[in-house]
Amino acid sequence: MTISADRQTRQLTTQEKKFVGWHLLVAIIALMVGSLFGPLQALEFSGLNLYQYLDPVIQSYYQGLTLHGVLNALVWTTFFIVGFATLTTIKGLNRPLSHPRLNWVGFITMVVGLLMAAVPLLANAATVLYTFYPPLEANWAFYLGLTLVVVGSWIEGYGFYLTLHAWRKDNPGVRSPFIAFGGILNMAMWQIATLGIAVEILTMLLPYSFGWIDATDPQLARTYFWFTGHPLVYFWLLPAYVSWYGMLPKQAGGKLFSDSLARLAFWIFLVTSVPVGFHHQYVDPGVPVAWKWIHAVLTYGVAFPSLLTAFTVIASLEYAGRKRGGTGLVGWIRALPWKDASVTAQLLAGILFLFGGISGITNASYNLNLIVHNTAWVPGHFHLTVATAVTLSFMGISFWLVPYVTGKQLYKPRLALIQVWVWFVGMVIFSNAMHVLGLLGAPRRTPLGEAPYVPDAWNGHLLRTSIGGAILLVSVLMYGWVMLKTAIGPKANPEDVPEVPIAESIVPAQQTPAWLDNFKPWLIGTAVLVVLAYGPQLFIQISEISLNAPGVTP
Ligand code: HAS
Ligand code: CU
Repeated sequence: MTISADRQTRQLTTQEKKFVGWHLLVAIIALMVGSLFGPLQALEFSGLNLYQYLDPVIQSYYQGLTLHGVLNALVWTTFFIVGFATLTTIKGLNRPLSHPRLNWVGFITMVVGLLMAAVPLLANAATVLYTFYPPLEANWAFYLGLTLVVVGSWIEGYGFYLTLHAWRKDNPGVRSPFIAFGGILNMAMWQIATLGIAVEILTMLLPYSFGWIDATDPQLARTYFWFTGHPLVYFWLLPAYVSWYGMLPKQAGGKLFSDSLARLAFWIFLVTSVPVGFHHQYVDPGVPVAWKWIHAVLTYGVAFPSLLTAFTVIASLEYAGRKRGGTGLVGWIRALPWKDASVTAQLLAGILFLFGGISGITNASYNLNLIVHNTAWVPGHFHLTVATAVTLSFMGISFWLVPYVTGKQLYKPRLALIQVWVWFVGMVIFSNAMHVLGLLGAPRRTPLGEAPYVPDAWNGHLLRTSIGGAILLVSVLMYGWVMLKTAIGPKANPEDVPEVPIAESIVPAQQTPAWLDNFKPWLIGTAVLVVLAYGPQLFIQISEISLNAPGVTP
C-alpha cells in the first residue's frame, strides 16, 4: 500500500523531464517527417504521382518509401520507447537513474547515429528500404548511423539495469513495480534481438560499403536481419502493453486485473520473441523446411501472450467500466471515459490490434503465407500493428506525457480526441483495402500507379488506399499541431498538469510469485531457446557463406 502511495510522491526533476522530453521531441519530428511520405505512396496507387514535383529533393518513390519506413518504423518508435522507458524506470522505481550521465551518453550516441544516417538517406544514397536487404547497397554512413542508434539504445538500457539493481538492493523481497519491470524487460529483449543486425552490419554490410569486400551473401544477411527484424516488432509493442496493463486501467478508473498474468505475458515475450525470424523467410530457398516449421510453431507461441493480453486488459477495462456504473454485457464499454483522448486512443488501438493479430496469425501459417507474402496484405498487417496498436497508443500516451514533461496543459483536448478518431477511420479504410489488394495479388513495395498489369478489380481498392492514406495524413498533421501547441503553450498551474497514471493490481503485486519477478531463469531459458532454434542454421549458413552477390546501388 505505502509503496504505491509513495510512488506518487516523487515527481521527476526538471532535468529528468527535459531528458525524457528530448527523446520525445526527436521521436515526434521523425513521425511528422516520415508520415509525409506515407500518403505519397498511397496517392500514387490511384495514379496521382506527387513525386514528380518533389524532384530533385526526393528523387524516387523508393527514396520516399525508405524515408517513410526508416523514420516511422525505426526512429519514431526507438526514440519514443527509450524516452518512455526512462520515465517508467524512474517513476516506477520511484528513484532517479543511478547513472544519469551514462544515459545521456546513450542518448547523444543515438542522435549522432540518426544524423549520420540522415545524410545518405536524404541524398538518395541509402535508398534500400527499411530492411536494407543486400545486394542493395547503401552508403556506409547509413549502416554506421543505424549501428550508433542501436548502440546508444543499449547504453541507455545499461543505465536502466543499473538503476534496477540499485533499487533491488534497497528493496529486498519487494516485487519490482510493473511499469519499470516491463520497460526494462523490453530493453533486455532488444539487446538480445539486435545481435543479429549488429553481426550483419559489422561483418558484412559495413565492410562491403567500405569496399573491403566486393560482394555479399544475401541469404545469410536475411537470416541475420530477421533474427532482429521479428523481435523488433515486439520491441515496439511491449511499451504499448506497459501502458495498457500498467497505466490505462488507472486512466479508465479501475485496476489491473492481474499483475501475475501481466508479468507472465512479458516473460513469454522475452523467451519467444527472437527464435521465430524464419517466418519472414518462408520463401527463402536457403532455409530448410524443417526449420521453417520449427519457427512457425514458435510463432504461434509468441502470439499466445497477446491473447493473454487481450484477456487481462479487457478484464481490467471491464472492471473499470463497471466501477463507473456500466452494466450489462456491453454497458461497461460505454461507461469507459471515451471523452479522454488518451484513453480513447488506446482503446481504438486495441480494437484495431484484434484485426492486426488475425492477419499476423494468418501470415504465420506457412501455406497461407505463400499467398500473402510480398503482397499489399503485409503492409496492411503492419499498419494495424506498428502503425496503430503501437503508434496510436504512443499518441495516446503522449497526450499526458508531453504535458507532464513540459509542465503544460494539453492543447485542445477535443481536437486530440477528434484526431484519434480520424486515425481510426483512416486506418480502417486503408488497411482493409491493403489486405484485400494483397489477396487479389497486388505486390507490396511497388508504385502500382505505374504498373501496366493492374486489373480493373484492383481499382476500387487502390482508390480506397489513397483515401485512407489522405485521411491518415490529416490525422497526423492534427497530432503534430496538438503536440506543438502543447509544447509552446503557457506554463500551467501545477495542479492542472497531469500525473503519471500508475494502475494498482486488484490482487496486490506483492502477492505475485517471486519466480515471475526474477530475470535469471528467464534469461537462461531465452538463451537456450535461441541457440536451439537458430544455432544449427546459423552454423551451416556461416560455414557455407558464399560472398558472391556484388552490391547494387539503387
Ligand atoms: Fe507481424 C510481418 C506474424 C504481430 C509488425 N509484422 C510483419 C511486418 C511487420 C510486422 C512490420 O508470421 C513486415 C515486415 C516486412 O517488412 O517484411 N505478426 C505476426 C504474428 C503476430 C504479429 C503471429 N507484427 C505483429 C506486431 C507488429 C508486427 C505486434 C508490430 C508492432 N508478421 C507475422 C509474419 C510476418 C509478419 C509471419 C511475415 C509476413 C511476410 O510474409 O512477409 C502476433 O504477435 C499477433 C498476435 C496478436 C493478437 C491480438 C491480441 C489483441 C489484443 C487487443 C485487445 C483489445 C483491447 C481493446 C485492449 C492475438 C491484445 C479493448 C477495447 C474495448 C473498447 C473494450
Ligand atoms: Cu515477424
